[in-house]
Amino acid sequence: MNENDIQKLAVQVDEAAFNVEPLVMLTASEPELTLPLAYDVQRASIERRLQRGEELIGMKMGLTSKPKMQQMGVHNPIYGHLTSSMLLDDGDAILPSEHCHPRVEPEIAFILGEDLHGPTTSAEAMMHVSGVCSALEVIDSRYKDFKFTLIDVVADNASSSHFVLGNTIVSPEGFDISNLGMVMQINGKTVQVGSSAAIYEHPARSLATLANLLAECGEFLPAGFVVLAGGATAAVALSPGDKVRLLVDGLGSCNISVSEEA
Ligand code: OOG
Ligand code: MG
Repeated sequence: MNENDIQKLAVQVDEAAFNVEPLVMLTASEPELTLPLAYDVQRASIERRLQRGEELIGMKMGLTSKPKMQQMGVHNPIYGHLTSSMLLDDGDAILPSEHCHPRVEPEIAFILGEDLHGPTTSAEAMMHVSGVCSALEVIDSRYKDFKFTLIDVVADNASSSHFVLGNTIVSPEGFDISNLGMVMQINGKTVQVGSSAAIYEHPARSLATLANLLAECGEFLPAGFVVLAGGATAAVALSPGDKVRLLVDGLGSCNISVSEEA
């Protein structure tokens, strides 16, 4: 595969997101697409967003918990890029017409106070974090039926669509994030209960792993970046009119909803 082939695939995933038109998996017609090349496709698709005026504001880890791996049938942690157009305010609504088949998942987010370079350990990584908060991520695979292989989901920027951060930002100093209870409700009904311990055994391990994966490509996490550590539970499908609330021990709540109309 050459640079042109990568660009062509990047255009496909980018346009599928932009036009809300689900794709057949790329690997079905591209047997030469490897995991490193899929990350090249992801980076090229993000470059297209940046050219449209979006800003890179953070990164996410995905498939870091057993419930998520089991739900998707993909058992390797992955990362994706977060841009300014994906960030919503606590309580904002997403539009059904802008999504193929949105799902929501409960997460923990880090805000970096200092640049974080790998190689690093979990404890060292935490020393670069200025704030921890609750987060809801809306994922929306660009593949038909929300089905993919590891390579396909990486090329599709780890299904990223939107995310919201809770307004309660806690300093990680002296605050133990290893086993925080997490309750996700939709329309007042509890739909998922989990713990931050499910996120790669400890959310800090997810952050350190991301820094270490980026270091392999000569990249790092700059100060100010948001990092989503990954869904603690399986994701839940969203419908028009849904109101989602996440409550996390010590981190308050965060909310997102789906508009009634397109
Ligand atoms: C892939 C993205 C996974 C997470 O938190 O595990 C992810 C997917 O499930 O579509 O964001
Ligand atoms: Mg996620």
